[in-house]
Amino acid sequence: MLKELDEIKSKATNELSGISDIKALEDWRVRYLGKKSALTQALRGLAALPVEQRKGVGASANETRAILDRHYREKKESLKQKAYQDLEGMITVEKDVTLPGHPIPLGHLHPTTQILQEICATFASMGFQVVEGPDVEWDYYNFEALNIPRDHPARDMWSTFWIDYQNERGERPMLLRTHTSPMQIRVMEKTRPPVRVVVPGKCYRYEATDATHETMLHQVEGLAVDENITLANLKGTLYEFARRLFGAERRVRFRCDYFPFVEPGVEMAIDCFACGGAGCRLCGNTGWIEIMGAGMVHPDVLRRVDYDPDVYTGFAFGMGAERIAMLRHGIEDIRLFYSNDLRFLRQF
Ligand code: 2NL
Repeated sequence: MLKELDEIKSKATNELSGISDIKALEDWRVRYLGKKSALTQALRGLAALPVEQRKGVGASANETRAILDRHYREKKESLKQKAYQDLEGMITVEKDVTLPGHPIPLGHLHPTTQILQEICATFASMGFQVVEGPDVEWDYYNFEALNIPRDHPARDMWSTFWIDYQNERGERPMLLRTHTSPMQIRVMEKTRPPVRVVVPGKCYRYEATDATHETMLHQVEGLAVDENITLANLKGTLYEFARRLFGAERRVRFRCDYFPFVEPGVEMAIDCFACGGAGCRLCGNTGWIEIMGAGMVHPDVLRRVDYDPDVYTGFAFGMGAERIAMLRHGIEDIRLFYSNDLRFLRQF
């Protein structure tokens, strides 16, 4: 019996050393340590042995079992380690650094932002500073300071969003600015000439939207105040601007217009770059496209900010940024700018 146990031990140990996968190891366990294994049978059969053999055989069988059990657990652990290593090896192999990465979707600047930057950069290169002001303004800066007193018919030119806030006299003196001129008043109040600023920003109008009107739009206004500033400076500066934005071959046309804060006031048009002046849909068959309003700053506006109009004169201008972008790209509906349709926005 003891000899048999020895044989079992060496046979089992031998076989175990040849095993290299978990499945084979499990088969081995069933064969040598399972219920039907020779070893288990031997232990069960102990009772049938004569008493003097029982002790020796029992001890030897238990010892064999313990040894095989330990071998089994060691083998299992080493197979497990090996499996992990193999797995790591596979992962390393699959790390192919030449594969293309996952593309990160990149956004870009909104067409309005792009045109604002381009307009401002053009004036900046001609010596203008770029400044921004608040969207919510006082009636004083938006209207009064610009020669548009309360109850003046000129107020009808701007459909206005008033802020609910009431002062102690029951007035509602705050509004969403209808142009960016209030910031130019603020600049003049705070600084002495020479002044050269452009003010980009959002403006608001209380009106029904259609293809050419939005309740919110962007303006760029500009202002130059100094000694000896004349209408010739206005024309030269805006002509240069038009050529830089719309092409060096552009011609410009100035005609009289009215704005309460300038005298005289003008509108500037460029010759139609789509048809070369022959007349087309873009220019409404006139050959000319109006791109902005301008004028010489009204002496009363200068006086209000304590500039002496006998010493200083200035020119000012204002344009709608969306309109400029629409002309540039041939966009036919201003509402496209702010309806967040990526099919539209991705084109710019
Ligand atoms: C337009 C016309 C204009 C101005 C804006 C201005 C500002 C000050 C004083 C005088 Cl502080 N004028 N701005 C002048 C003429 C025209 O804008 O059609 N904008 C879209």
